[in-house]
Amino acid sequence: MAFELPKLNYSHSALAAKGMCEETLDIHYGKHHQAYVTALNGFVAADASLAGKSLEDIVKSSAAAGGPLFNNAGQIWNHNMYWLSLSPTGGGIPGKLETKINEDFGSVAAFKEAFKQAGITQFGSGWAWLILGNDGKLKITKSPNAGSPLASGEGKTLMVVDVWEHAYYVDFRNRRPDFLQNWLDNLANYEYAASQL
Ligand code: MN3
Repeated sequence: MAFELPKLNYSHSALAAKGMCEETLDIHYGKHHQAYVTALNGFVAADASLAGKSLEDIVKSSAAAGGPLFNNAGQIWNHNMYWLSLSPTGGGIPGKLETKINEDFGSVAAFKEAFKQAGITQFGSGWAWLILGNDGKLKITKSPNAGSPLASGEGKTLMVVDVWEHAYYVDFRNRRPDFLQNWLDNLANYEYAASQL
């Protein structure tokens, strides 16, 4: 069975009032993410050893070798998580998650600053993640290109932001810090993150 784009929980125009326009979704979801899905389906069709494997299995089993199979599978998984990390009603932190953030980062402001810095300092293309570490504490990590906590085994993903230029150039041009601040304040789906705790 071929891999498919996930169905989004919102329309392509639903995030515009929060700073992510319809064109960004059209290109990012409809072109970039679709291209990774098409490429991975090509690899699966050409390699019987991949038949029936889940996306997670392919990401984990190809992570050490890297290369095009990992890059495409990883990018599909990362984007699946990214769409879940956006919401037209984003920005509000549920009490359960806020309590955990205060325990592990000291304050919501410190958490947001650390997340923003992770995204800013990811040189070139990549991702910034909120994960539940294997020690049970919240952690912020970053990864280049198609890397992820799933691939590295660092912990369970709660939320992720894409800092590839294609994620923010239509809306924020070169201003990655402003994109990240807006995501943290207005778009981040903390409800989803809390549901994964
Ligand atoms: Mn992307």
